[in-house]
Amino acid sequence: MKPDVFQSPDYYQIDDLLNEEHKLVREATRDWVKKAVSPIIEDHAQAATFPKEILPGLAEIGAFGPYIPENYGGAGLDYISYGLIMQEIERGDSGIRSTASVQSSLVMFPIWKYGSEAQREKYLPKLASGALMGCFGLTEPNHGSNPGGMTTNFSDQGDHYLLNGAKLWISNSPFADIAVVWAKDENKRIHGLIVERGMEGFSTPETHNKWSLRASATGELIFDNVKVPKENLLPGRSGLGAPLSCLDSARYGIAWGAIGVAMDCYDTALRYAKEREQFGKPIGATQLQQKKLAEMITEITKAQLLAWRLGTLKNEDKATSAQISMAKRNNVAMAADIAREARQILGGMGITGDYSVMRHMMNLESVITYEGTHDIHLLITGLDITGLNAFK
Ligand code: TGC
Ligand code: FAD
Repeated sequence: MKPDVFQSPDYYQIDDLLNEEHKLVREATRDWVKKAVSPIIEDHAQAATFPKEILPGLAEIGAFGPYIPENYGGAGLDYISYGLIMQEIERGDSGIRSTASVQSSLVMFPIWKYGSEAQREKYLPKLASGALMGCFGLTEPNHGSNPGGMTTNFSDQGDHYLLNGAKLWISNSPFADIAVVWAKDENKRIHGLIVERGMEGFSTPETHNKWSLRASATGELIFDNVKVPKENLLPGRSGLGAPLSCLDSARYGIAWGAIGVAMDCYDTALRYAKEREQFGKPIGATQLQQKKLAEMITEITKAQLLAWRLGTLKNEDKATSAQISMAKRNNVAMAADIAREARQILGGMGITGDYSVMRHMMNLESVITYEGTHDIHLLITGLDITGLNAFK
């Protein structure tokens, strides 16, 4: 891969909306991505291996639990800083952002919000430092968009619970030390359970042959009569709303992360269009390529403003789930469109690993599907504005 010469666009002086801490956090993350992610990511994506060597660095920059309070090992930052960290990491690769999203929003968040004090103290500091890695099991082979239909279940055996079932498409599962698993009790009520690697009957086979998120480890979670200690149940909240509230936090991060990918594709395409000559002039001097580039920067700017406003609402604890859905859906689709256009601007070079664009383009096929598909988020907006539920 070519050296990382990324320069971030800021067409509307959005930096003026950020405070000094936001800018410091962003610069530190950007520097780390240039140093630790860009030089190795293409080889890992080509080989379909997860770069475990970057885990300590992710912890050091505060990517594991950016908004978790410092007394639990988190960075204690606000939601704009969290978003900017996700933006910069995903600028490097969506799969690396996935690992950070899962650890922060899908593992640390439920333990912080719904765990007992003993669970918080036992797990959060180790998750923040990367000493423990986690995964989140909601999706099942027959229940993806409709997690409420899940069949994974547990029964009360007196001194422990007995867990049975299977989860599919689980980021980080092949190497995770713990899994936050959502399962139904005997009354069909959904609860979160912390399942630890090594528990008898618990296995995590890896999913192979992905053309997308190749540098992220994806797998299954299989529970065959797993004895889970009673103290591993998250006591603070039950029902489908519990896992869905974790998704809100992760979807928020993705809305920012997608901007990072779009910026990288735009920056690469702009530089290429100014350097590459055909018919005796740079291709960037042609109206067709200028149209593509002008539309890209327009869409990036709109997405930045959407994410920034959503971040200010989150900081004030006023962001709704439906607002988060709109931002996730819009910004990921925006990035996917820009990646496809950028790949075309690069011509044949665009299909090679010399540039990040095709890797981003393929990664976004997962990002547009996970954490609620493009269609599901549209229907969430539809429900919010009409009051009429298309899911029932
Ligand atoms: P519904 O009846 O609407 O709601 C059930 C209960 O949940 C509440 N609720 C929410 N609470 C918090 N946050 C949200 N976003 C919520 N949405 C709904 C709701 O108020 C209700 O509460 P209560 O107290 O009345 O019981 O549920 P439904 O079964 O009709 O489904 C609604 C739907 C389709 C929107 C939901 O199921 C959905 O979002 N489906 C998409 C599934 C999804 O996003 N899966 C993601 C799996 S994890 C993942 O992809 C990780 S990728 C990781 C990475 O690598 O980054
Ligand atoms: P389905 O739900 O079967 O949907 C198939 C198609 O039907 C989609 O286009 C969908 O939009 C459409 N559709 C579904 N319902 C409706 C409807 N009511 N109206 C109109 N159209 C509809 N899950 C986890 O729990 N943890 C993870 O860590 C995790 N990581 C993932 C990593 C990767 C790489 C991928 C690809 C997925 C991951 N997922 C994870 C699962 C992800 O959340 C699901 O793939 C996603 O929610 C969609 O579910 P599905 O694949 O079963 O598709």
